[in-house]
Amino acid sequence: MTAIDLGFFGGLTVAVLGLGKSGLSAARALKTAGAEVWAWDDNEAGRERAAAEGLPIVDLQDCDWSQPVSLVLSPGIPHSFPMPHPVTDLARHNGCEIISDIELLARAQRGVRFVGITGTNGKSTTTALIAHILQQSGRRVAVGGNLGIPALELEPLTQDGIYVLEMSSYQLEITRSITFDVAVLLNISPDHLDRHGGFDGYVAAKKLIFHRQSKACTAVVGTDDDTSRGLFEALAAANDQTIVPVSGNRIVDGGLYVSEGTLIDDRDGSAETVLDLSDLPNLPGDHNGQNAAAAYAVARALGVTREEVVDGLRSFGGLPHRQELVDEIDGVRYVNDSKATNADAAARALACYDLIYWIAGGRAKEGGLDGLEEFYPRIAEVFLIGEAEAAFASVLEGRVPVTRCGTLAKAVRAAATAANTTKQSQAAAPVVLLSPACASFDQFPNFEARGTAFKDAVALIRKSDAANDGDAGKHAVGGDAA
Ligand code: UMA
Repeated sequence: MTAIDLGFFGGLTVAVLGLGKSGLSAARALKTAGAEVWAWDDNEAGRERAAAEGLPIVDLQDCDWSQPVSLVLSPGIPHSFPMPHPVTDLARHNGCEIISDIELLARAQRGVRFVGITGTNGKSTTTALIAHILQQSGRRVAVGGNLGIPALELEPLTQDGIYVLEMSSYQLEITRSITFDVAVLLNISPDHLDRHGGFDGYVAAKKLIFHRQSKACTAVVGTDDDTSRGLFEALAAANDQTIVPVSGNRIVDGGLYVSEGTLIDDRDGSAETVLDLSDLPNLPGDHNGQNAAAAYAVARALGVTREEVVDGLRSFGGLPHRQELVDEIDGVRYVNDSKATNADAAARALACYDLIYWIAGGRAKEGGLDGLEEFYPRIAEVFLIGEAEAAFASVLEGRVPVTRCGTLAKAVRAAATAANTTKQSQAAAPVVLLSPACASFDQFPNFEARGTAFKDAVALIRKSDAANDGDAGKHAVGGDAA
């Protein structure tokens, strides 16, 4: 595949810190462009990976900082809070700019259009949904960023092309010259506070999605939480760009919103009915209503017709690990929502089902389970795993039935057995829901691995169910998984 052309760095020295997904792709693209790359990763395996590709390894804490013109920093590496990485201090003291791989993409790809999507939760789904709608309608699209494909592995686009980029708060802070033709802020709730010196710093980073927007640009702004609504009001008062408010659960004049399960377009004040969202099984819940409203607003701002957007919404297949329906076995649905790494994200899934066998736990975030109390009546039983088990049990015991399971495999088996035992006596359809409200790192490399482990455990239940079909005497669920 043709690479993004970074020829403007030819002959210049560029330091690259962090050689994971984004750093490695940046180092490769810079080397191809004829830059002198100084690559470094604090982890030896990262350095070895890069050296094996012929990328020059230079210890950035022990080099001549008068040489590099830029430091390309991986988004996961702190430059301010909680403590700046020493290399970022060296760069600053030597007047060297600190930039992201996405900044390089923006500088290289002039004349194309950029759509940026941020928010604490739902940004991956909305990014994928927007890209899907645009692609279905025949637009030339490249989609990536925080979603997974690093900016410099995206294909070069020509004038009619559109980059659809999921932007994390980390990436926004070091991507200062991009202007998003259409920028989306979905919602804001506390997350990554250590990296931003607190909530105000996190909000300031999120606001950068609208940085440099002018009259020709569009801001699509969620209004379902107080902080985002406040930002919408501030943008509306400043009147620098076209602003479209969106909501998943209340009427917003002049915007896109969901009312009684129907998406309404009130951008021109006509409150036109767009479609019944219950037709979209892969976008359940109020939060996905807001995601659909945002995607509709973006696509319309880019000239896609109403009919094309509706077709795209209908044919969207959803993303793995986000309320992903893994299987339905004997009337019990198994839903993988491993991406829900904080309480706010788990709340979105808990709001969608009425009889929940909930698997939660892992490495707790600040605030733990705060804000989930209103969903307790929907929870038939909770199955706890990981480091957070004891702390979560002390919050939940006495309020909902709690079983401490330790591992995910045990939790899936226990939840399946409980759901199968009680389902006949319940009016609602039972759901075994992995929506952990925690990071995965105590037991898994990442949320994807946790979600895959959930799917594997469900596959064992399916297998055991098939075996039991041939042996009516057996009722235990889940076979002999470890
Ligand atoms: N490293 C150092 N020194 C340090 C810390 C890390 O050298 O002090 C090295 C590590 O050894 C490793 C590399 O830096 O080799 C990792 O860099 P990174 O953490 O920035 O990760 P990448 O693999 O480059 O992936 C990044 C995003 N990761 C983060 O922001 C943490 C990915 O988002 C993104 O998909 C990818 O770029 C492509 O754009 C993931 C993420 O977790 C999904 N994002 C956070 C979130 O969604 O909450 C923000």
